Amino acid sequence: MAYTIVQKIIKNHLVSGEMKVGQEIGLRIDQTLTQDATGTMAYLQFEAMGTERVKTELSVAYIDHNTLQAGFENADDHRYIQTVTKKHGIRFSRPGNGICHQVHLERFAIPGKTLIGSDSHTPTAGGIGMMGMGAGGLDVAVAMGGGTYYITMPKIIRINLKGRLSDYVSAKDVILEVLRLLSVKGGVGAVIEYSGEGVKTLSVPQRATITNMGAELGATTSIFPSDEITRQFLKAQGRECDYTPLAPDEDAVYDATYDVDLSSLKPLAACPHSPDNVKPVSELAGAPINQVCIGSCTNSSMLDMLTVAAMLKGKTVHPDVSLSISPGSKQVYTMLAECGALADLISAGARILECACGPCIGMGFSPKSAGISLRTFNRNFLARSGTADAQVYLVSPEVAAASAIAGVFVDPTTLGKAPEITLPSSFLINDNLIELPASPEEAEGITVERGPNIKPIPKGEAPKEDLACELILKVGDNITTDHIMPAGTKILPYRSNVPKLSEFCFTVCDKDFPERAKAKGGGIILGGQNYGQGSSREHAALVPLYLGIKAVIAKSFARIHVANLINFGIVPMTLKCPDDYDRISEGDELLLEGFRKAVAGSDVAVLLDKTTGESFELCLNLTERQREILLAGGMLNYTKANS
Ligand code: MIC
Ligand code: SF4
Repeated sequence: MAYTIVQKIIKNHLVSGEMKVGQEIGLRIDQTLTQDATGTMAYLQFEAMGTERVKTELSVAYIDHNTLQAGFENADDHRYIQTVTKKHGIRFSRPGNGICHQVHLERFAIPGKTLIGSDSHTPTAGGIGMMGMGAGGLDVAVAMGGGTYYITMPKIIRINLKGRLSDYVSAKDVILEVLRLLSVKGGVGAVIEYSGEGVKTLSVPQRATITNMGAELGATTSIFPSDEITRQFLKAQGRECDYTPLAPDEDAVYDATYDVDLSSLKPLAACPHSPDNVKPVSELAGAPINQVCIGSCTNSSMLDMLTVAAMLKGKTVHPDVSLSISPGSKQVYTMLAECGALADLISAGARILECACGPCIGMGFSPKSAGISLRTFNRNFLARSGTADAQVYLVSPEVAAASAIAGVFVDPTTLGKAPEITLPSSFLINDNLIELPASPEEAEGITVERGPNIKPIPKGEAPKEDLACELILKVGDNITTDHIMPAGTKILPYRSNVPKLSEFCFTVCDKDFPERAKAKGGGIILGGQNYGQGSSREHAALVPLYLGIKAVIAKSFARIHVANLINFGIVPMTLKCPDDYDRISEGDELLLEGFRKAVAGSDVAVLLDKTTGESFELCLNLTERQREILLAGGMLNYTKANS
């Protein structure tokens, strides 16, 4: 039997299930990562499970999201994570050490191993041949305790890369092209494997830019082979011993193959408000811009920063443009300082930020009203930047730098020869900001510090016999977790305080939703295609749970979000006939007779719309395990009952 790269990794980590597309499989997880905006919940849940010490090969907690400390909340959460990780055997990457995915790629990712992270961009590690997957904090907590991680056996989509990138065309343009081809739903239920001659022309950081944004395709993960270039990268990071070659078998079978010719790619931009709304930059050229932000886990590597520095050297940022630059890690930041490139960025007028997520998650640097912002990030969802009417375009570092100087969109391929950048043969290695956990003996004496911002986690309830409630909210296609549970400076500090967070739930779509949900004691939500795309934040399930949401009906769901709904006891159901969506209205009184029985063992349920008198069929596409979790009122209850 011939296997693809991911099939090989799955085979080596299979704990339960059969490797048949569409079936649930259980995987052994070698490594986990968390970040601070999802980490407090993950560790609270880990503590609730009562495991003393993590059972993974490696678990790391990063502080990179909530780094703007405008009040005590974020600092308290950081301290909680620092003490809880020290006690339970987890490494702690201090604030200032960098963005989780960038640091993990540099220091910990290993080809052929499995990684789950409480962040949807964990597939960044696929750039080095690791199977990285985004997951809810609760699933990460279970994996830290040695538990199995469940996914649906994915289809394998092969992207066959040919040729070589031209001057000023970059890895970002490759993934934008794939997004244009496949759309934000195109990767759902699938893994994207890159192959072909073109792979050899891409460095590990370039590969990681591509796998990072596979999250925007909805893919379970994206992966590159592990080859000589991978070995060189690991060697440069002083970790050649972590290298193993990894390639698909020659006669491996793929569910679909797409060709992308690197040589014919042009600079691209994802236009507002979706990463798949892709146009050639040449069509936008000359349009004025207000802001440029360079960084994020997608484009903050040494290669990206050196490219930008070379383009800005000796120039001045246009007076109508505000330019922010956030290097991805302490390693990148220090090396930029040491080689002088940082001085080129500063003297051109770039506003240098700390190495953290920053503007990507709306932590500062919100654009002006209706501002046009060019960002090298991965998401341009409505209002994510912190300015409701801002227009965010996702572009490569090359387009970003050229446009920042000109004050208008620039297609950099019109600039002639690109600067030649060579990556150093060895990187600066200093893990002094990674704290090691206490030994089991010392751990007993460690007190976990909990600030007043940390409030109890709401508990799920077992489904009642019948479910009678109102359709409290109806939303359209591609609803993101940024719609459900927005982020930004004002909201993120409450990630450990669900009651406070609930005041912001769905306010991007409907500012009265939290009040209405509270007044009515909850209800059912109706969504369109790809409901819950984007982030892994389990708050997008926890907060609706707190507001009394019992079920979500949609045309289809995004992978991580549907797992989060089940983990917190909210029943996900799909419309058997998607057109029924148009026949159900917000405010309708709904009845699901025999709701509990359907959750327990039926693939269909009948929904009666009492307002119109019409009935609709709903599908409950659940595995036995998921039914048991829902019947227990969520994963925490289920785990307790089964331990
Ligand atoms: C994001 O990019 O949306 C985030 C913020 O990193 C999230 C995690 C979160 O909401 O805390 C993600 O991608 O999972
Ligand atoms: Fe941080 Fe942005 Fe990456 Fe999310 S996408 S991990 S917010 S840099």
